[in-house]
Amino acid sequence: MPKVCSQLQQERAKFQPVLPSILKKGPAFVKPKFGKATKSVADQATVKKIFPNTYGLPAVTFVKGNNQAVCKKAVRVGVVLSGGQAPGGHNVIGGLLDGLKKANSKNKLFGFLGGPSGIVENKFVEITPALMKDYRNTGGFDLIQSGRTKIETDEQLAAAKNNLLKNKMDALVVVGGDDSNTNACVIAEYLQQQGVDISVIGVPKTIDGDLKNEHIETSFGFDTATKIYAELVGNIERDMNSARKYWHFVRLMGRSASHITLEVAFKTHPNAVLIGEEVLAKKMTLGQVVNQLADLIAKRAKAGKNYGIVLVPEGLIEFIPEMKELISALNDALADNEAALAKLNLAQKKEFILGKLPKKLADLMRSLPAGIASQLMLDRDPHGNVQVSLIETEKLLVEMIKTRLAELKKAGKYTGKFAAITHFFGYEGRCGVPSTFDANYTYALGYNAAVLALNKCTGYLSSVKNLTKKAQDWVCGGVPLTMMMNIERRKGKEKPVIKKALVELKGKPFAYLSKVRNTWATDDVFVFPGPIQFFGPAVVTDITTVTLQLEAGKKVK
Ligand code: FBP
Repeated sequence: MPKVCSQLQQERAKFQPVLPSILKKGPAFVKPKFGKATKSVADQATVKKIFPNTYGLPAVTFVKGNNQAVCKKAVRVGVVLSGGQAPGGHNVIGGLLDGLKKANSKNKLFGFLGGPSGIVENKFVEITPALMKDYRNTGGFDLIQSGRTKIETDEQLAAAKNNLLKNKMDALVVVGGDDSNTNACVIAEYLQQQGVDISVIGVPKTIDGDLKNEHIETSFGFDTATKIYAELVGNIERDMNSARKYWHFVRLMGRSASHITLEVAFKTHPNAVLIGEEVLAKKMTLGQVVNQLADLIAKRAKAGKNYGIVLVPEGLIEFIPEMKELISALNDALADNEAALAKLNLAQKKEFILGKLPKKLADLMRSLPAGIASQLMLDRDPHGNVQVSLIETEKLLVEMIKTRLAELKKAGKYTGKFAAITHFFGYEGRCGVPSTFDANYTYALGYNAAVLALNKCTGYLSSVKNLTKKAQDWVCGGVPLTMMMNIERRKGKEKPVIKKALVELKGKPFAYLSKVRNTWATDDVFVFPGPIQFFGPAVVTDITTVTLQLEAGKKVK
C-alpha cells in the first residue's frame, strides 16, 4: 500500500474481480473461434487500401480449449494508457498481468510511461505483481500515467518499432478511446508491413461511451463516471429543491457524443436535457435552443417555480449547425496557417483568422462573447479534435437566456426571477474508484487482451460482451479495429478513424427519454442517486447503466 491510503482503498484492495467463466481456468483452456471476414463501417475501398494487412480480419470469439501450446513459450508484452483517464485503467493492467502470469509465470509485462510518447522515447517500467498490488481496484492512471501523443510520422513509427524490437516485445496493448485505437491499428499495420511479428491489441477505454458497436457494448469508465456525475447532479437537485431560488446549468463531459448527459439524465430526471445529436438532426440554431429553454423557464415561473436544472453535453456547440460550420472552417484555417499563427498573440490570432473565414462565419464569430470566440480558437488536440472541455457553453447559454427572458418580460410573457449557477463536471469523474461493474469489466478486458496477445491476434480490440448478465456469463473475444473505421476530415486532411458512436436517435435509450422528459420538465420528479456503493446488496452494488439496460431491451423505472 502507498504510505497514505484511505480506509476505503484498503478495503477495496481486497476485492477480487469476477472473471467470465470462459477465462476462469486460464488462457491455456481458451481457443479462438474465427468468424467471417469483416469490412469497415464505411469507405471500404479507401480503408482497405490504407490497411492492406489488417483489413477484413474475422471477428474472434473465445471458446473452450485444452492446454493451448501458445502458453508454453514465455512472452514479453508492453502496455500503454492513452488519452483521457477513465476509472478502471489499473484493473486492465491487473487483468493483463494475471492473464499473462497464469499462462506462464515467466511472461513479463512492461508499462510504457506517460502515454504513447513512452513507446517512442523508450521509457517503461516492469509491472511486477508486487508493483501492481497497490493499484488494484483504484481509479486513475497514475501507475504509468497517460498522454495524447499520436504516433504518426515515419520517425515516430520507426522509433516505436525499434524500441519494441530492442525490448524483445511480443505484443503491445493500447488502452484508449477511438483515436488511440485508430493509432493502435496504424501501428499494427505498420509492423505487419515491416515484417515485424509483434501483435497490437486495443482495449476500449473512455468515459465518453462513444466507442461502441455490436461487439463493444460500452467502453470502460462510462459506468463509474456517470455514477459520480449523477451523484453530484442529484445533490444539486436536492439543494435546488430545498432553496427553490436557482436555475442550475450543468455541462457534462463526453466530447461530441451526448451519452454521458443522457445516462446522467436517466439517473437524475432533470427539468431539461439537451442532446447534441437531436439538436443537429432538427437543425436547431443557437437561438432556437435558447428560446426553448427560456420558454421552459417562463412556464415554470408561471407555476411559481423559479428554479430548475438543465443538463448540457460539452459537445453541444459542435452540433449546432452554424457553429459546426464555423468550427470546421476554423479547423482548416488553424491547420493551414500553423506557422503564421505561432508568431501571434491571442488578439492578433483572432483578427488573422477572421480574415481567413467566409464573411458569414466571420460575422458569427464576431457575434459570440469574446471568451467563447477565443475558446473556439484554442489548439486542437494531437488527433485534430476541438477541445470542447475548454468551451464554456453553459455560460454562453445563460447569457443568451438572460437576454431572451428580458425580451419576454418586456412583452409581458414572463414575470419570474432568473438566478443562474453554472457547473462543469468532467475531471471530477475520470479518476473515481471504479464501480463494481467497471472493476470487473476492466479486469476481464485486460485478461482477455492477454489471451488475444498469446494467440498472436493483431489489429484487434479486446471485446467482452453480454454485459447486462452476470460477469460469469460475459462473452469474450476480439473485434478487428478496421471494422469500426471510416474516413473523416482531421486537421484539414481526410484520415481513417474509428467512427464515433453518437446517441442513436432511433435507439431505445433516446426513445425512452422522449417519452419521459415532458414530465421531468414540469413535475419535479428528481432522483438522488447518492454515492457509488462498493459494499452491500447486489441490487445497489452491481447495477449497470440505464443505457445498457435499455439497449438490452430491459424495462427501467
Ligand atoms: P478520451 O477518452 O477520448 O481520451 O477523452 C475523454 C475526455 O475526458 C473527454 O470527455 C474530454 O473532452 C477530454 O477527455 C478532455 O481532454 P483533456 O484530458 O486533454 O483535458
